[in-house]
Amino acid sequence: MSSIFVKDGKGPKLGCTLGFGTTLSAQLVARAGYDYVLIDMEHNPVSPREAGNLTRAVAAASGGQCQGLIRVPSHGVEWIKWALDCGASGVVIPMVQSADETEAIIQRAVYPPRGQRSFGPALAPFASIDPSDSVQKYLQRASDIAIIPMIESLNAMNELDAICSVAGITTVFIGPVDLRMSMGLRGPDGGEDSYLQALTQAVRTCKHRNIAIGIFAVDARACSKRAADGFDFVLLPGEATLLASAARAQLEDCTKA
Ligand code: 3PY
Ligand code: MG
Repeated sequence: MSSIFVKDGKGPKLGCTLGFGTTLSAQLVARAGYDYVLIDMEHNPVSPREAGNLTRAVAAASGGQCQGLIRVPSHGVEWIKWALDCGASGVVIPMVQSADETEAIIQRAVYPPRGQRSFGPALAPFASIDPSDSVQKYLQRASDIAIIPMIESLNAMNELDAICSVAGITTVFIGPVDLRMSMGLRGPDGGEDSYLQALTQAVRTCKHRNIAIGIFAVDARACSKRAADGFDFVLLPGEATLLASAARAQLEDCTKA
């Protein structure tokens, strides 16, 4: 299992989404104490250059305590290569449906002999806080990088055991919003039996295979439910949601006073 999500008895590892693409908000979030951030290129027009800048800003601001994961917009080799070559601790790939797709991702993300990743992590050492870091050291730790398929459809849930059996997969991440849509349900969370059973089964499958499993949670309430379900890591909403709710709360406080 990639060391990023190895639990330390303190509940699930907690992460925050980064969608603004600005180093200032990445630094503010990294300093808050999250275990990791998800730099989101899937649903935000964050460029590969910005994703690299954020990866370095997060490492520097947190003294290396907060890990930078990059969610790429698609399975394309160029996205995966840019994300990894800038030094991300993990790459998250949306909408993975099958073991065959997972194997293709591993081929793009892992160096030979297991995969076919091309060598050239020129910027990766700068995402480390160790001043002596180098391309050679990056090669030594490359096997600890988490390649994380997103499971976010009923079809992928049914394929989960096969996806988890692909060599090189140590971690999977459930996208509840897309998963629920594929089940005919709406919203980021809910108590429907079919949904809860799907989550229970997914956690069981991953525990059986010693695979870390994470999920997005829309708020603290959903986060504590997923912690109780046994998830290893939880991703929380990012800057837009945080800023909007803090701005509203501040206004309400001051108009009440
Ligand atoms: C989903 O819930 O579909 C997600 O992708 C969360 O990040
Ligand atoms: Mg999704």
